[in-house]
Amino acid sequence: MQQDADVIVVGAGFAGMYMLHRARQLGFRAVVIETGSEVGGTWYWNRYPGARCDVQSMSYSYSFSDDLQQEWVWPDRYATQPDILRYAKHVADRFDLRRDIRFNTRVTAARFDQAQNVWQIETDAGGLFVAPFLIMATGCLSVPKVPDVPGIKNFRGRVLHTANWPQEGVDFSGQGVGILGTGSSGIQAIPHIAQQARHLTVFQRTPNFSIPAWNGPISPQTQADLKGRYSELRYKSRNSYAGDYADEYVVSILDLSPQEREVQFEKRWQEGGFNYQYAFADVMENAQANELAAEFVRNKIRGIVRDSKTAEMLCPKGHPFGAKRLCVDTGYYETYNRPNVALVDIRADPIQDMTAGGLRTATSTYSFDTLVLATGFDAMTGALTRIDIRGRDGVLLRDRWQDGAKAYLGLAVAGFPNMFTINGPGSPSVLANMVLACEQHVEWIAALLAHSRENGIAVIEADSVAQEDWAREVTESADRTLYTRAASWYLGANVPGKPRVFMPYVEGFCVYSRTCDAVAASGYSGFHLASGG
Ligand code: N01
Repeated sequence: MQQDADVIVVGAGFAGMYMLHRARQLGFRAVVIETGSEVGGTWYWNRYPGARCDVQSMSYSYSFSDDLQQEWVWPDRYATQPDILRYAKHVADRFDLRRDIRFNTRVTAARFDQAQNVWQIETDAGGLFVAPFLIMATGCLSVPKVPDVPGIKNFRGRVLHTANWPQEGVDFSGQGVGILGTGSSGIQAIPHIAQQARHLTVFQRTPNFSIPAWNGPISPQTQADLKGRYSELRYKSRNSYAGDYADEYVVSILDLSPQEREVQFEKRWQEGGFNYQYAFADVMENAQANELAAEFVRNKIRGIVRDSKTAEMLCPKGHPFGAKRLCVDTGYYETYNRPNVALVDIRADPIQDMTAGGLRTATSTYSFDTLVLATGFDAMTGALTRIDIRGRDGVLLRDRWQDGAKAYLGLAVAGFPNMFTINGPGSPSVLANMVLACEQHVEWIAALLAHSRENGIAVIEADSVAQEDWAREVTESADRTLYTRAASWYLGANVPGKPRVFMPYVEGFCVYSRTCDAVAASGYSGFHLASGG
């Protein structure tokens, strides 16, 4: 029987790269299949102006090799997309990964052969890859969502999506630009496009909360200090809610006096970034606490944006703070003080249709040369359901998930033996530092593969009852928070027809990884492990 590898990994982002390395370390033959022409995953595709990580560089990087983390120099507190891509390429070179990555190849179908206990994987390059194990490292945010804007075909200008940005870059000089979408991508791109374009019109459907990054270079002293404490910081990250070493859960908002609250909010605002959310124990649990944190941010917006009508349009009021993913920006709100930037509220005045030279709302017409779509992703499941993945008895994963995605620990799906999903639905994934989340999943899966080899196990499958129990735990945990009170992509609400199931596990990275460790220590409870005979 043809067998190309022990493990086929789909995707050469941070998850797939490390999976390849770890599998090799354990003596498995692994092959990675990647659509792009380079490693880097999300950082390969998302090249829009201003693209930058909003977890700090020293934290958003691999921890598995101390030599690697000691030798790499991050220039900025928050790394730019080109720097992260440079880092991913460096990792690929340093660990000699490329020889086992098939670039420019998209997986179109995967079928589990029950007679042989192998996966057969088809690609758009033709041919078949066969291996006992299939690991989907396809990313949580890798399928761009293109909205159905009425009459978009009429538009004669250029249409760009932030998540599929031209490799050669885009020069907006002298152009009129329209942008749809004010999530993390839009909020990062808008200040950069505004600096270059003749005019920028932001079509906003929902304002989002954004906290300043206060980005800047990392001084050599700070870098040396952090590197000297790396093992302690990584330990702290692994035992934290978000997989990061910033201080968390320092205080409950409602325990503070009004004066103390202002001091704490201001302190976190001045620190910048995600800790404005994670430093407060009750911000995602209690609506009153959440509203206090929200109003502080709204008042900051009112203080920054000079035109009071624009400022009010930018103040999010329809959803709890943090229930849609928090954004981290550099000069976002300040951008609305520029004379060449206009904000249009398309919830109040919806788009009617696009014209050859722009678009029409119920009350006005707008002209621009280029339309930028910063409209997000079919998150967490999109990359899995677009592939024809067939498990036992030919059942399609897409059909199995038609009422909502369920995966035991977010790692494996009942009925799909020997397939693992890195950062799959039901794992903390997007609520955590993704690089550490990738490492945790990779190490756990690799240990299970090694256990199987040592024990003559040919088939590993999640138990359907364990999967149901886990899915209930994921849903009930989310329901105890304010996360479910917004129409977010966490819930699949941004994709028409997608079932509304809260997909990430909200109890935290540390709770989750301890659960995974306990499952392994118990001999992989919740999994059926069977010999091949
Ligand atoms: O996408 P989003 P994103 N008409 O879904 C609007 C990660 N990320 O690419 O809210 C008009 O958040 C939509 O409006 P609404 C991060 O996890 C990380 O910005 O649906 N508007 C919203 O404003 C992030 O959360 C970094 O009403 C339409 C926007 O488009 C995730 O990726 C950087 C529309 C989409 O926002 C996704 O962020 C960037 C329509 N038909 C992204 N359809 C880092 O820094 C959608 N919208 C690590």
